[in-house]
Amino acid sequence: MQSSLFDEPQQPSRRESLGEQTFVLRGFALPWLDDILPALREVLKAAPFRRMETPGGHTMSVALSNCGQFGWSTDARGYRYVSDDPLTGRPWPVLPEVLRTLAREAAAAAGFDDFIPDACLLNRYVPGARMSLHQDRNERDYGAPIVSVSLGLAAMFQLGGLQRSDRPLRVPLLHGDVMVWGGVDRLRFHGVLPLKEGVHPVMGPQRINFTLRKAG
Ligand code: MD3
Ligand code: FE
Repeated sequence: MQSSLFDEPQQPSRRESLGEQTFVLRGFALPWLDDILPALREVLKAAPFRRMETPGGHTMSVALSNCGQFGWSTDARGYRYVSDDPLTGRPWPVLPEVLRTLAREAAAAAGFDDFIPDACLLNRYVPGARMSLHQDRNERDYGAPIVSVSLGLAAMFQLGGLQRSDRPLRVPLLHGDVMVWGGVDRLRFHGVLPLKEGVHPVMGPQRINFTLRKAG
């Protein structure tokens, strides 16, 4: 059979190093999308995106949901992981197998062996939505890495240092990109600049990011 341009395998994912233990795996999630997208649809049917209140009394511009044993939540009383969805009173939907496997393989590709996530935070950005510089410090054990997957519209990610005052590096994150960080970089400040207007051919007028974590 004659081969053509159209049956070449896609570009292998490329690993970029942003810090001692921070990596972007470009396009790593693309070969998994046929399984990821239906799994996300099922999760979001049971636990829809919602905008949450911060302890400071603001409504986040990013809408959130979760799956897995623990889900990140915020309200007037503070930030924390909870076992039940505050909206429905039911446990968060189970972590789909494909997300567990993707997280494990991405973590291994970044040098973190045997990563077993128990929490997955889903973030939805519409144009204008942003996430200001913060640290992820509600997890019990900082020894485990975090794996994040970006889908849809491109975002400008800000990677700071261990002090809030460290000037952040700007990194574009595109559909299918996976970030992995841990170890000495686990508590780096980070954020996302306001999402630009646009329509993604697969995901529509939004960006969805999900982060796989070991919270408990
Ligand atoms: C590198 N989410 O949910 S994920 C969050 O795109 C969050 O929605 C962002 O920050 C988003 O808490 C960014 C990529 C990320 C997250 C944390 C990091 C990269 C990081 C911490 C240290 C280094
Ligand atoms: Fe974060």
